[in-house]
Amino acid sequence: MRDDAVRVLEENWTGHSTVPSRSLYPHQWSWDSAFIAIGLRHLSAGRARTELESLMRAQWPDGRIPHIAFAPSVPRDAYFPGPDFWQARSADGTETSGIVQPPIHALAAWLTHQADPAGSAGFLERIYPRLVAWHEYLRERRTLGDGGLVAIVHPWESGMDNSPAWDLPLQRVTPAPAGSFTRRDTDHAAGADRPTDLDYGRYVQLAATYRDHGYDDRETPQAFVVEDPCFNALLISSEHALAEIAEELGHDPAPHRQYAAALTGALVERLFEDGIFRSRDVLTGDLIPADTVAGLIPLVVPGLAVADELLATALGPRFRLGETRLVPSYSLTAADFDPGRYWRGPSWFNTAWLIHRGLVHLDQTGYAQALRADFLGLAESTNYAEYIDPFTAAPHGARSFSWTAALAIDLEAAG
Ligand code: 9WN
Repeated sequence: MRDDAVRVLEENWTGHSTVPSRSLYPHQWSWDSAFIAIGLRHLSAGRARTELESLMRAQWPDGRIPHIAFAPSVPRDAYFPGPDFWQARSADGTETSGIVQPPIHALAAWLTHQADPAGSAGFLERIYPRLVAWHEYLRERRTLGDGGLVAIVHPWESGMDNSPAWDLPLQRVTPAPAGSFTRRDTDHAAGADRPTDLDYGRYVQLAATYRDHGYDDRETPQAFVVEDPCFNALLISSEHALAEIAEELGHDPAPHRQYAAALTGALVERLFEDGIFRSRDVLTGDLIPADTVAGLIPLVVPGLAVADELLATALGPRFRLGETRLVPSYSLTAADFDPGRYWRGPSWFNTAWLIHRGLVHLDQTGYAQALRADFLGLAESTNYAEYIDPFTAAPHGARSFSWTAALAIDLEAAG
């Protein structure tokens, strides 16, 4: 086990959960916690269970798992938008945001259980109904287009905040006035690496509109409604995981398998174009012509009919898997590709982990092994950076970043 990776997770552990980064992200983030649990399970399955169950304390009565659970011990203005902006609480009083992140939690819960089936008595029983409620929220409140896929209503919900795929839909959003809020991210990270002030103003305005309508999905006049391939692919993976959990608990797995199959059909029918999955702007009905790493994440979907074509795209000129470091977040052939700016070119460790998982499932052992080796070497040499330049491997963003350390521990264990 890599001592430094273990140390990162120790330093970022708060006693019941792990912050993504002490400086840049000092609270609990939703999909980060799921990735972190996937690594923690190798160190302490108990700690992985605690990580996931502490996130569930932030769950709302309507089933949504908010993207941030705020830590009361952290100064209220340490991160913007903080608890005073969101003005939201879970049933147990935890201050939270009001938007969500990609639903990889059921997969993380199932992998956590598998690491220690004997020691996890009661864990699956407690977490299964919460995960079901989470998926029901997405299915009932976020199926906003005609095709059955779920939609995100804010770029932050994709986990790929500044993706070029959001540029067109964001044009409809009038930004919050520049002086009406103070960014904190640029205190900790280079401005040239982070979203622009104009985009940040749009993020703030979208979140404020949702907040001012009580986070009500039926009442809010959303200006941003998008079917994202990564979000839907992770929902499919998690529905398959829920089927496994249901079977283990003696419940009927069939509804989970049926929903997974329906989503898989819709994903291919609605979002696959030119060898890749693209996002659909639900408000215009159009596919968004930006090829991002989100469009490769469906490689994790079991039994994907177009897996071979998708793999060819990953290996081709747009992403050059095996020739670039990890997997770039944006097509190398795009005119506005930027190797340093947030989600507009650099490579992330969590997306590489997901693509590695897809390659293993496809029996693409050679590509999987090469990506694993690249991942493990870069995680260590960059001091567990948040993301890297896909050509030079220069680290960007936070260091000692939790999911980079956690997923390195997981990939190490997979060797
Ligand atoms: C907004 C915490 C999060 C990740 C996201 C990543 C970034 C936040 C930000 O950090 O988003 O949620 O302030 O940019 O894009 O994937 O979950 O690590």
